Amino acid sequence: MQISQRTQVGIVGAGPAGLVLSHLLHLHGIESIVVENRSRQYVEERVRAGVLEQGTVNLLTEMGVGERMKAEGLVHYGIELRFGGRGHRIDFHELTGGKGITIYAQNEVLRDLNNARIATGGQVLFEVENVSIHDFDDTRPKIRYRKDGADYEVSCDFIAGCDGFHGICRPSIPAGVLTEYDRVYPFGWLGILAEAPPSAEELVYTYHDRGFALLSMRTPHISRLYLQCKPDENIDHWEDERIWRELHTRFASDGWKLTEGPILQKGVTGMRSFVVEPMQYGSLFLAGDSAHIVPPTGAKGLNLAIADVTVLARALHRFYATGNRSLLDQYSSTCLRRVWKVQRFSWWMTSMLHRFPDENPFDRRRQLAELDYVTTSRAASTSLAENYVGLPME
Ligand code: FAS
Ligand code: PHB
Repeated sequence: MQISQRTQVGIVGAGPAGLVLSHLLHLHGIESIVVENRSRQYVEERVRAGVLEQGTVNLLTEMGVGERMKAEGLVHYGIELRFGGRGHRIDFHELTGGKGITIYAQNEVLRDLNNARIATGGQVLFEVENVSIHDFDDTRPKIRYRKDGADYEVSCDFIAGCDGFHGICRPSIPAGVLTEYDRVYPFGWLGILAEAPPSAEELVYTYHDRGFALLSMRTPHISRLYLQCKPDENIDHWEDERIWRELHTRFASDGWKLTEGPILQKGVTGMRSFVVEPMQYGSLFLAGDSAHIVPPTGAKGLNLAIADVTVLARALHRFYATGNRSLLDQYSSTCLRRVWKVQRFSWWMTSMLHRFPDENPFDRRRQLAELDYVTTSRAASTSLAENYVGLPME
């Protein structure tokens, strides 16, 4: 026996893309049902992104879910690029006419969004199983899932595939429709969350002979640090002392000290650049990591996911308000213009700051020249700054 449900927009995935979309649609009076295969606790405790672009901060505030972010988020107006043991600040405020970024963990954003969805009667269904999507090549798409031993079928007008890189929506599109663009990097990031006050006021990106390292943070008491490692690094080979020793080496700079503390969480993340075109098929719209992945060096993944669903929510609002499908038909091309510019920036930051196994002495000198240029040319540092704080939404 299958239990039938009906909504306007079916959403697969309760990550940033799915939850922002669901709440934006609610604010436009459009109904949705979100199905998520993990528990709410898992999603709200998963350690991921930490940097919010100015546009993301503005959107969350306008959506009415920015109160805690405003109170607890750390506003930064620059980053440091460190190489040759010396730091060089990129002044976002000066170079972008006052824009900055906010450090506020992705899982906290999701906590705020879930609370807002529940407070407004949103249907976000966690711990569902066997999710599948059907008939999205015509106008009566369906999502099927299992929960608490019962089978459900959601009839809807549109499906938003917000289920991340390993989700089921992108693979459900018939073979031959999608073109994939993919670059897998020959390194990964070993990331730690440490109970240690951040050793710098702003983020520090370091280029070092032994590899890249990044100092970030979550609160005035919690540091988030990363170091470049092999893509298949075994985290069990990295006891805490070895991690701190390596971080001290890579961040070494006269008169500067890295503060240690208990490591609360550690893990290795692979790195790739990935895009599928188009980002839509029939009544199915892919958004966020289900359609693209960026290396985290540019701090873009979360922000790009939210940019996609901002475009989709505007298109769906136009459709339901007027019957006009033009913005829906342009969804993929509109998103891809931003996606490819963000891919370029994320690739550029990654290629400038990491050691590559196949590099030669020319590559090393070229990287150092790039860093010298970016930190001494106003034009070059403006380009980095305007991309880092977030390109204007189209
Ligand atoms: P998400 O992957 O966040 O959400 C997809 C959701 O769909 C998940 O909750 C998943 O459980 C659910 N789902 C999957 N399959 C399903 C199914 N079959 N049925 C139902 N639900 C399903 N970005 C940054 O900007 N900075 C960072 O430092 C950074 N660090 C990262 C570290 C890691 C380990 C990873 C994996 C990613 C990191 N990212 C970072 C990128 C990350 O933040 C993503 O860009 C962001 O979460 C994208 O959001 P969504 O597109 O919503 O996808
Ligand atoms: C983070 O704080 O997790 C972070 C910050 C900047 C990045 C990547 C990750 O480029």
